[in-house]
Amino acid sequence: MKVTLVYPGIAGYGFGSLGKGMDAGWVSHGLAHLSSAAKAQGFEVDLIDLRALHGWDEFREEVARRAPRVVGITMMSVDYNPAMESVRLIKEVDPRIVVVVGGPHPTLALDEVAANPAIDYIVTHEGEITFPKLLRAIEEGNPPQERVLVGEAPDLDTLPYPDRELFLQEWRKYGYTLDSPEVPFVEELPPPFLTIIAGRGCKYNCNFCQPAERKIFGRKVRRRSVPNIIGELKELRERYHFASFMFHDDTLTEDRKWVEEFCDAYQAEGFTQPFFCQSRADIIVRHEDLVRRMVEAGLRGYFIGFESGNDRVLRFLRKGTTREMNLQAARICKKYGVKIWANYMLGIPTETKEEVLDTISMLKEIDPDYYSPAFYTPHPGSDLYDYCLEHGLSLITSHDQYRRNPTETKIKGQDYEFLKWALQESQRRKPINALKRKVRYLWRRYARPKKIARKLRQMVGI
Ligand code: B12
Repeated sequence: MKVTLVYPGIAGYGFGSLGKGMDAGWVSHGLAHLSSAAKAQGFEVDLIDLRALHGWDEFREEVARRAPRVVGITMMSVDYNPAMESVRLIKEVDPRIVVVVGGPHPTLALDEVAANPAIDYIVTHEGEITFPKLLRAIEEGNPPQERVLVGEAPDLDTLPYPDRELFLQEWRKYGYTLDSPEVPFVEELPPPFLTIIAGRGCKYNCNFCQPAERKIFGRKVRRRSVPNIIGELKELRERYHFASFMFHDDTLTEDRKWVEEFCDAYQAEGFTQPFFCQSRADIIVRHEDLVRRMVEAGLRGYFIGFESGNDRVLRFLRKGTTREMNLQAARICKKYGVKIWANYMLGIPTETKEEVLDTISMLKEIDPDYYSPAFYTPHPGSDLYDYCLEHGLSLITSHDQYRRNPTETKIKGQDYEFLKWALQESQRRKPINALKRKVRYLWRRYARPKKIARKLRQMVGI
């Protein structure tokens, strides 16, 4: 039976955006896992990636050309509009096509999704077991009566590896030439680059995210075993000769034992490729030796959610860290040469201008390698989203705005003119740090004292 999966991630950059940055150049591990689970059961699976198309007419043509029996659409909250338009057009092409939706938004905002009568089935939670079961039932002419199916959580080690070729084959058809399976995003991670995910769930309780993750993946974090991940990396090495990669896990470093075992196995198997992963300031401070161990194995950078430079705001966010921890974590990263990708938010509910200034001063101390600022955005499924609704704060009028990008107003009670200034100021380095970086850059680039001296003379105009 023919099944088409749809990736609707065009809310940010629109049609024809494939390959333009991380949002438009990475595979969806959710769909890749569903594809390999369905193929393992003998189903024929292909993909329509809206990022590769040039408009809705092309989508309509693709659906008609492929003539699938079932279409499965994934959706985060931000994908709601393109996902719903896809549903409408699929039914317009052929009302007999069975439309199934799943992913974070249907799990977290079920009623809203269920209100669309054109959707035949909604699979909440995880899909690798339930989706193929549903496909089989449809194939056998015995489709379930109930419209909402609660997905069973699989034992991750029993799953086939995610089907990356689902995406890569499709992308190639659109002329996306791949010197890298996925789009690299920092110079420390050279192409061929790819992303991988070792586990599901997060044990922390930050109110701008939770309980969304617990609702989708359950209370307990489940992580693939180290041999399972190493097995996938070996396959990826053979197939794509990857030169670097990044872990998507929310907090890979929360399980120290797992990370140590991974580092040992990674080196023992002869891997030297650099990687990035997410961590937290408190973990870095409490486990400095783990940072050192990870660096020996290939760690080049951490994504760290510093979020705020003010302790009251950090407590309000239930972040479980302090400003001092943030600063200390940055010092430790610098000591071991770990690049810092700094995630932080401006315009958090209840945040005052003075508190925003604390975030700015913290960033000047941290002097991160990469700035990743957000205007706080209420995401459905999180406690802080509910808080914004209860207090009448949300200014979001379309699902397209569920992006944390600092380009538009998000909540009431914040002065966005001030925040725009804060956004710039937070990314302005102290002159001494800017100079150090320039010198380091020139040293790397020209690496010859005479050449550097000439460049410096040019810069200062002598
Ligand atoms: C990697 C990641 C990204 C990557 C890549 C996304 C991609 N191409 O898939 C990048 C960095 C680009 C990204 C961007 C964003 N992300 Co993001 N991301 C993640 C992260 C960390 C991992 C996703 C993942 O691979 N999970 C593992 C897979 C296996 O799970 P899954 O995708 O949910 O799929 C399973 C089920 O949901 C279900 N399922 C999914 N789809 C379908 C479809 C059908 C038919 C069925 C039956 C089942 C099903 O089955 C799958 C297998 O079990 C998650 C958090 C997390 N741990 O999941 C956040 C998360 C999904 N992201 C989130 C957000 C908010 C964003 C952004 C809006 C942030 C921003 N920049 O503003 C953007 C939006 C991008 C866009 N579409 O325009 C939120 C979504 C919350 C919500 N209410 O929608 C999450 C949950 C993080 C959080 N807790 O806040 N993200």
